[in-house]
Amino acid sequence: MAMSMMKMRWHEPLVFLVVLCSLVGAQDGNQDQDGGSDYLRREHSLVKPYTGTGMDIPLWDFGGSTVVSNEYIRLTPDRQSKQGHLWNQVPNHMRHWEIRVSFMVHGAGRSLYGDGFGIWYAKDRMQFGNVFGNQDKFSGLGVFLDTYSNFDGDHAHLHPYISAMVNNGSLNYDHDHDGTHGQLDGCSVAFRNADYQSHISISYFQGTLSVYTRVGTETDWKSCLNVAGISLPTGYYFGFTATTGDLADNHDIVMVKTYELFPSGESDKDAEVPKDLENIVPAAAHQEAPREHVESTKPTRKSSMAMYFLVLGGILALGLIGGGVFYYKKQQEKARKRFF
Ligand SMILES: [Ca+2]
Repeated sequence: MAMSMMKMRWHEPLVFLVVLCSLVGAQDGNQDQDGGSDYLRREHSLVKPYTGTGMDIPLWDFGGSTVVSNEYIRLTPDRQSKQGHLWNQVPNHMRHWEIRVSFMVHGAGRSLYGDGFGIWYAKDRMQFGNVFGNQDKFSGLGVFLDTYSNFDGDHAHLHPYISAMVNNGSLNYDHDHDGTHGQLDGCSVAFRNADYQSHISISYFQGTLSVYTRVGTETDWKSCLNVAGISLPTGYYFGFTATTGDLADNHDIVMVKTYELFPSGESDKDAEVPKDLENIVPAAAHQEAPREHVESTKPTRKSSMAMYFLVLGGILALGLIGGGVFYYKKQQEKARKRFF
């Protein structure tokens, strides 16, 4: 969201053409609060109406439980055991970018709902898995909007909780601790069942990852996290996934707008542009060190139900035994009375 200025070399025809195309494509370019302007990249954006002539969304793939309506793209309905995804077909070639997502997470559950959704900038697309519907040990960036606390202790934060994780393909997302092991940082944001759609901005600019949110009718962006020392390559894909398990919610994507960010001439002068942006290994200088996984003892709704039936069964069995003993004694008493 910084003031953006392009560093242009007009003698290079290709650069000139790309810049011209960007300018033409930026008719509804984003005017920042601080007066700067960035360039909307339509190939990574998604606005209504989503579908073209058929049921397909141009330049995007969707699958699993995802359905497309006129008003939203619903990754999961408010039903148990659903997984849905939505992935951009076009790899990202921007070095600095911002993705703004308008979304709604809502459902009938009052105290039990989940699990949330993930916004991805990842190497692999369309892979089902247990990290909000995407594969574990992913390569890239995951930003998780987690509505259900799986932790059996007390977190220092409330849920819904937004966290970010950079992975080089070797780390597990630790669900039992809601990703707090291995996260870059996180914040609590009450976006669920908000009166109106909420917005999240994720930007990767000069090695710094920033996340801002604007919930419901709020007019100002609030900072969620700001972490320097992040390395992400180009060539990865933007995507969205969501999952429900024993608990459910509607996870709706309403709009996606992706902007290319340009450092000002001054700030970019000293920056050395890496030669091979596509081969950068995703890394974070200050990521919380992953800790050894400890299995959570927090009962899930399923195991709570199992426990309920076990106790009910026990009470019934005791009742039957008690009744049997009572009946047996009565019979013996009757038999005694007949003898005497
Ligand atoms: Ca969780």
